[in-house]
This record gives sequence, structure tokens and C-alpha cells, in this order.
Amino acid sequence: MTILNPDQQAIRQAAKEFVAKHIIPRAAEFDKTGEFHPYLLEAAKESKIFAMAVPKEYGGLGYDSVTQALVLEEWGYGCAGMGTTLAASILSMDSVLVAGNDEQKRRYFAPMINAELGAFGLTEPGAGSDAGSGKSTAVRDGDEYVINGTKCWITNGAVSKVYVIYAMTEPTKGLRGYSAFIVERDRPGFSIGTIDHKLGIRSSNTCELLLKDVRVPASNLLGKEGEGFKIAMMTLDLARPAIAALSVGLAQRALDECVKHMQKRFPGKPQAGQTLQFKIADMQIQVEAARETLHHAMLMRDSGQPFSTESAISKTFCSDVAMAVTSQAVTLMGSHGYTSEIGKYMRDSKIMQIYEGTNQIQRLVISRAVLTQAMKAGE
Ligand code: COS
Repeated sequence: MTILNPDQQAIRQAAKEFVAKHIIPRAAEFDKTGEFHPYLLEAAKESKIFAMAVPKEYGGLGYDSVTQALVLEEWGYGCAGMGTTLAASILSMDSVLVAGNDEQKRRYFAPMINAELGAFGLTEPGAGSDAGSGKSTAVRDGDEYVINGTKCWITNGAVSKVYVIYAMTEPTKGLRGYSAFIVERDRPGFSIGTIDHKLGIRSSNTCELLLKDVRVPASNLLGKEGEGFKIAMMTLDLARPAIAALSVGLAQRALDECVKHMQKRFPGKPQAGQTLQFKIADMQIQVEAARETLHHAMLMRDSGQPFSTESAISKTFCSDVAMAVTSQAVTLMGSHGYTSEIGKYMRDSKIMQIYEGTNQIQRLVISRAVLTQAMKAGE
């Protein structure tokens, strides 16, 4: 088990208190209405919640990656929908972290520290897993770019102030023609399309973005023209462990609720039945192993070593664990599981295996790395 230092313990405790006060009491209600609620932002503003992901030189708290994962786990424990809203803002910041210049970082991070939301606009109707085949375009016109296209399944799409949008500056070059742009919500031609109705994480907002002749200054280009695909991949390397952390939180919550239920059902009998005991033990093993996998990826990230593979492993393993553990909790609790909030954890878990790169895509990333390494070793 990762040994936490006193600062990390205190930060985790503060995150637990934030979640207990602001997230857990509202989670069922927001899940039922299926709408993003500004209440979360008011609470986030008070706690300067995104400052943890902003480097100190830009006015943030610059937490190390393990510490950020501890906080994200608590958000997932409270409500994966609200956790997704918060994590998606950090995802958009990651693109600026990867490729932004000093001025862009100052401009992007300042409102985020005050809990404005951001969104990451990569996916398109015809470009999901095959992220390089997007059709959105950005054409240079003097000191501006003119962006056209449609983005879909964008978390925080309708509730953000600012977006990172990926579009082709040279469509004939395929994924080498992609570029990344900061796009502010109030630009003429920018609008919101269909809002998605979801199985889980229902308190988060997910929608289409429509860009029609949206003009942004050339100074909104992140990195250089043609670097967009790499920026997107590096962003996702940074961001996928956040999904792993939400997943660990979800799995831990389902396990805790299941154990509480067992204690009520079999009062004074911790041995509830050996089959049940073994199942609880397996759930605990899975949650602990998932947390360790996540922390390993975070330690790799902070050590400055390449960590694409560990990022993909953590996202895949932790989300698969969340799905398995939440589903097992429903099974163990029977009809009570199916009709209580436990069912929400299972619904919320499914998306963890899908967004920020499906687990099939993660397996592709992992296997490519393993095979490349084996090939190099054999050379
Ligand atoms: N970091 C830096 N560069 C990377 C990278 C990474 N993690 N992964 C790939 N690249 C680079 C490659 O080095 C290659 O560069 P060169 O052309 O200079 O050699 C380029 O990007 C293309 O890489 P690759 O050939 O691997 O691209 P593919 O199209 O075969 O596959 C996958 C890329 C499938 C991995 C990518 O499209 C992907 O991650 N898809 C999922 C998208 C996703 O997660 N969407 C969710 C959005 S948020 S909900």
C-alpha cells in the first residue's frame, strides 16, 4: 500500500470532508433529475478545487500526481457524475499544460482556479476511437483561424466557459494535419447541439458542440500547426489515470455500502457465510490492487519517465474493477441492490470503461508497447 505523507493524509481528509458536505448529500437527487446542477460549482469555487492541478507558478497548488489521485478517488466515492464534471475540467487544462505557452497558461488557468469549467473537444460523430480521422477544420485567415465542425459526447459541453478544440489545419495530412485551439464559449458561431441522455454519471453534462465559422485569434493555437494529434495523445496520457481514480472511488464505495448492508442483515455475525466472505475478500483485493496500479502510474508520471503504458493500464484495470465490484455488490445485495443507490454505482461504472479511450483502445496501446519493447529487445 502506498504510504502517504502527512500532507497527503491531510489533503485526502479535506477532500473527504468536501465530498461528505457537498457531493454525497446531493448525488441521488442530481442523478434522478439527470441534469448538471450549478450547486457543485458554487461549492467548488469556495474550495478552489481545481487549483490542485495548476502549477504553483500559475497560482495553483501544484499537487503531485499521487495526491491528485487521492482527491479524485474521493470525488468518485461521492458521486462519479459530479466527479466527472470536475475531472473533465482538469482534462481540458491538461492540453494547455502539455502545449500552452506562458501567456496561454496564465489566461486558461486563472478562471479555472475560480472554478470555471472547461471542456476537451476531440471526439466527432465519425471520429471516436479513431481519433485521427476528424473532419473539423481550422483555416488560417490573417491573424485568425476560422473553425468549422461538430464535436460530440463532450463532457461539460454546455456548461463551460472555455474549450480546447481539435481541428484539421491541413486535412490532407491526416493526423499530422491536426491542431489544437483554445476556443472561448462566447465566440460568435459557437453553439450547443443535442444534450445527451445517459445511463450513468447523469449529473454531468454531455453534449454536442457546433462550430460554424468560429473565429479565434492565432494566439489561441496550442503548440504548432500539425501538433494537435500528439497534444491530444499526451493529454489523454495525463488524464486517463483520473478515470482510474474515479473508478477506484466508485468500487470502494460499492464495497463499503455492501459491507454495511451485510452488517445489518447478519447482525453480530461477521462470518455471514463463507461464500459471502470470500466474495467480500475478492472485492477488497480488487480495490486494493486497482489503487496500487493507479498510484504506480502516478509515481511514474512524477518521476518524469514515459508512462503512456502505465496510464492505459491504470485506466483499464481500475475501470474493469469498478464494473466488476459494483456489479458484484448488486448481486450480493439482491433485490435491495437492484432497487437502491447501489444500482447507480453500477450504472456509473460502465462509462469508465468507455470514455477517454475505450478499454479496447487501451489494450491496443498496451499491446503495442509490449510488442515494440520485445522487438527492440530481440534486435
Ligand atoms: N504521446 C505522444 N505521441 C503519441 C502518443 C502518445 N501517447 N501516441 C501516439 N503518438 C504519436 C505517434 O508517435 C505517432 O507520431 P508519428 O506520426 O510522428 O510517428 C502519431 O502520434 C500517430 O500515432 P499512432 O500511429 O499510434 O496512431 P493510431 O491512429 O494508430 O492510433 C490511437 C492512435 C488508437 C491510440 C488513438 O487514436 C487513440 O488514443 N484513440 C482513442 C481516442 C480517445 O481516447 N478518445 C477519447 C476522447 S476523450 S472522451
